[in-house]
Amino acid sequence: MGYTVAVVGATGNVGREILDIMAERGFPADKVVAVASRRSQGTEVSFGDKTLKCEALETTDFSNVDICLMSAGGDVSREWGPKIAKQGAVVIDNSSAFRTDPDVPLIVPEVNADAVAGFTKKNIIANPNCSTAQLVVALKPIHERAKIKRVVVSTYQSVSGAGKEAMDDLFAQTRAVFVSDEVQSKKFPKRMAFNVIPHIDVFMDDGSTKEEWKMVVETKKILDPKIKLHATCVRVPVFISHSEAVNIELEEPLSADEARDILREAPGCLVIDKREPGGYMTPYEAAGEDATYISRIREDPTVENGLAMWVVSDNLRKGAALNAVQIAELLVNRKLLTARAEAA
Ligand code: 11C
Repeated sequence: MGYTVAVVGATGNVGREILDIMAERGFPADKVVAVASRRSQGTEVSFGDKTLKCEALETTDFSNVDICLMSAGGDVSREWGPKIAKQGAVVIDNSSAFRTDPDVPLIVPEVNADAVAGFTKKNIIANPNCSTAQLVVALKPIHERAKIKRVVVSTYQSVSGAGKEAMDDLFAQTRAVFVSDEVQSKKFPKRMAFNVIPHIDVFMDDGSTKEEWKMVVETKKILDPKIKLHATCVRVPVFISHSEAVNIELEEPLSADEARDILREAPGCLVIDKREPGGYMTPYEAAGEDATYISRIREDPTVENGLAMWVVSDNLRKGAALNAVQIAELLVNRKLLTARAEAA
């Protein structure tokens, strides 16, 4: 007996990816309901070899839904997440709406799977920000061996993190450059084509951006509140996959060779680290893949017990859709969910 699953935000970048990944991985769903805004009602989306017609969120009946994967932005999650959860569906939410709520577990299955059991307080589980997800997958095995004290991370984030319209905007800007048209930026604060922008999400009072703040608070909640983290988040003209240059200070010494061996064995990690031209991962190659790729592992002699590495992952998959589906699989595998049809 399988489950009834609703995907809210089914026409968006992440929603479509959730449907693809559920089909690819053979998620045990008897019924999948694609849900979108009223404007997108009737829009067709693919689920494996099937086509689903989107229902409007306002008129969807969630009373028989076991799992609701939400990816329609913070405002929709804040309004609808608790309502859907109260009807009995476990909500796995991709937005930032509930991530810092102490009664909502924030889960990356390779890192803190045991914390998932806390979902029963609100029937909601939060999925982290994409830039945090890939970072903690790479940090966890290092932290277990040599205790991380401090992390400094610079991100190189693709435009798909800002949504489908942002991808279209980069495409249009790039084309405009080639045909010598005026370059207009619709979705970014400055020109994005052939440029980089050190600003993602809104500014905070201390001069950091909310994207940077998220990396700090989410890493603490998922991995260890004692870890100090400083982030600079930068948008780059790449369509899919985020890259991160990561500098780590450890409590104990750890050589680059040892770190490489630990990461080779770690769940979700794939080490590509030949010290030669092309012997590292780039975002273009990581697009469509599930792993968190780790390259350029080396000691950083400028601090005690310093280590540096380059971390790349598909932000729509491990950073969002794949992680959400893995959380759903965790609920199933740990028998934390009873299919309503089975219970009836
Ligand atoms: C970006 N990381 O690249 C963001 C997208 O809190 O879930 C995801 C925002 C979030 O713009």
